[in-house]
Amino acid sequence: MTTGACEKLDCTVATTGRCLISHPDPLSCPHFRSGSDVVELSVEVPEVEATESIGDDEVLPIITVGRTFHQGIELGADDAVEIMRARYAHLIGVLGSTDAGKTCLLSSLYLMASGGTLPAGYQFAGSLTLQAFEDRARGLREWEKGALPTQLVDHTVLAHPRQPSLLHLAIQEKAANRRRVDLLLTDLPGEWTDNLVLRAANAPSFEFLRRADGIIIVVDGKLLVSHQQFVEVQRIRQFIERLSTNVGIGRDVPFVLLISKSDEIAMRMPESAIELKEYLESLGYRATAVSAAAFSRLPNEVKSGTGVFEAIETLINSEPIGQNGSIPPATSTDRSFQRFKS
Ligand SMILES: Nc1nc2c(ncn2[C@@H]2O[C@H](COP(=O)(O)OP(=O)(O)O)[C@@H](O)[C@H]2O)c(=O)[nH]1
Ligand SMILES: [Mg+2]
Repeated sequence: MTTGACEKLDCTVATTGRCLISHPDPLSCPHFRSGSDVVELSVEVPEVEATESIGDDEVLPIITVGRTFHQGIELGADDAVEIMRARYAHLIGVLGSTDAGKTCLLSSLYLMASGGTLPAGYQFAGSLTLQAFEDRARGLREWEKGALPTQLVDHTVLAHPRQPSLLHLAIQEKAANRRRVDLLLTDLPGEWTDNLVLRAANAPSFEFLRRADGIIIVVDGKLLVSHQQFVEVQRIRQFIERLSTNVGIGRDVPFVLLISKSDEIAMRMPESAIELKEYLESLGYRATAVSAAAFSRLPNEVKSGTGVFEAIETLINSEPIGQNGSIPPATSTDRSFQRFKS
């Protein structure tokens, strides 16, 4: 053991088990300062992904070095790049109109992870943005006691209106290879989607998603079976067309069409959702439609959280496609970093 501290305030070593700029030994990092005004730090950073002698229900240790540097609210693009330097992180864009159910989807995922109710085979492995998730989930923790309020979560407002912020969630497989998956998820206000539908000139704000590992388009299932369905389908088609043509999302980025509030439509997959999936496929994308109920208003019939993890699982298990349609070799940390940065 030695004493010292990182001069970079947002160093993620405490949570990722790695030095912010990937020095296996913190002493070799130029930002590390030894001295008396500082915290205790292990010189040898243990391998987080060691597999020996770990029971089935035990989460691998999150390395604690005396101080958590991260503030735990949303991450900016620079933070995301630093995380991606430390390990592969899946960047997933969660898009859709205002009130489609994006924030509820993210809150449901977080509550399942932190409450230990992820589908069998997966467990929570930490978050660098606990406070941001908690802020969104405030109020939802009590919903079991009574009827759900009409508005479940606060309207999403970004700290920097023109810059996307990201939520981080790490999950881990319990099975043999105990793969750890770091997710970076967007929670953008619906206005971003609405504005891209209105004007192609708004495309640059979505350009960071060219490096995404997957995109979830959240569509309100109730709208898709209402008399407004044709207008809604037209809007989403226009949105997809702009993501493809104006933003330039590559054909290697898989899509999930998440049909939200499906508890209120008896978990039926609307015809118009299939039409949207086929539209994505006609443009050359891989697309999966998933019926979901993040917070069910009919819990006796549909369990809250239905479809939420399935959407994430579909994307993280999607094989990357190479230039010529082939599957390239296994992904590396470098690739994930470049995918985001360049
Ligand atoms: N029945 C039902 N309603 C939902 C569900 N998810 C969201 N909602 C409703 O949709 C509203 C808007 O959700 P929100 O996540 O804030 O939408 P966002 O604007 O896309 O982030 C919530 O206040 C709920 O009333 C769900 O799974 N089931
Ligand atoms: Mg929202």
